[in-house]
Amino acid sequence: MVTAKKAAISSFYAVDRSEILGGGRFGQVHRCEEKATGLKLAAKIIKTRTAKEKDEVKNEINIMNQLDHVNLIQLYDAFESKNDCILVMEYVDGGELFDRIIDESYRLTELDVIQFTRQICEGVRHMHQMYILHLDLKPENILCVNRDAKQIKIIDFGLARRYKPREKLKVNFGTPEFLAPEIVNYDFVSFPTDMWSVGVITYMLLSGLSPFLGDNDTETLNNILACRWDLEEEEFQGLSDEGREFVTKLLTKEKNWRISASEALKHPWLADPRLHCRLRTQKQQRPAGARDPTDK
Ligand code: PIT
Repeated sequence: MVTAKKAAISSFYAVDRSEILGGGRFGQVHRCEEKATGLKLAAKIIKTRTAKEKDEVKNEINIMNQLDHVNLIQLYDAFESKNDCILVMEYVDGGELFDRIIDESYRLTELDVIQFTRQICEGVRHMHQMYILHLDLKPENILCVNRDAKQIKIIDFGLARRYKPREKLKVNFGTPEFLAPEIVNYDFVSFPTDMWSVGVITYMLLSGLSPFLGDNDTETLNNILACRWDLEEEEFQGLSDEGREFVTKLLTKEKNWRISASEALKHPWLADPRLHCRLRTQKQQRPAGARDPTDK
């Protein structure tokens, strides 16, 4: 159990303020080291001037304290001072999963995407078993553990909360492309809200394309509300029927019709070893999101 200490972090950890991890989209995450042990960690520094901002960080600490799973970043320690809070977390060094998608040299195969998606579903299933919603699942919140292995961890529990029946959620419309229809509609959020996001992430892993992205935010939001997406792009050529069905069962507008994390893990696309064997031995190991070089 981690509680925010009032002590100075410098008594226990050396924070490297010059090195920002993960592009710093979630505020500032720095490398740090526990002085007593030399253990490498990551420190997220959050400016908290108001009592409300402090409460939000306390919520994040409280949520992270309840989660213990290989596919969720682990909270290690926490500090609070007058103007900021610092979360000390497990250190991973593989960068964002999405930097790999756009990096053509990585050659993601359908089987790679299956392995990533299974781990995302395992992390989400654990959160949902603990009655916690993440509510901000998106590509930049999935980190790779290291450069070579295909292990991932979900980060950023800043919007996460205990599921409360009938709770509605106002969110910042900063990046509307990942919002579920019920969020756009300011309707009740629930476990399926996270599963929509898993659908968007899977779609992007398979193709490098964002399923609802329009030319502007209004267009994007309209695409989401109309549930306007397809698998017609050439990037999806060669994708298995099981993969097509999996994405379809998540990118469903009606939230009660989407499959849950446990159902997703039992879906043949993630669970059928014969399918995986077939994909492994397919003649052309064509990377997801890349053209078949033999195509015209
Ligand atoms: C790392 C390495 C890295 C980024 C992070 C951790 C960030 C984690 C994080 C966790 C949160 C959050 C924001 C960021 O709200 O490159 O080990 O709970």
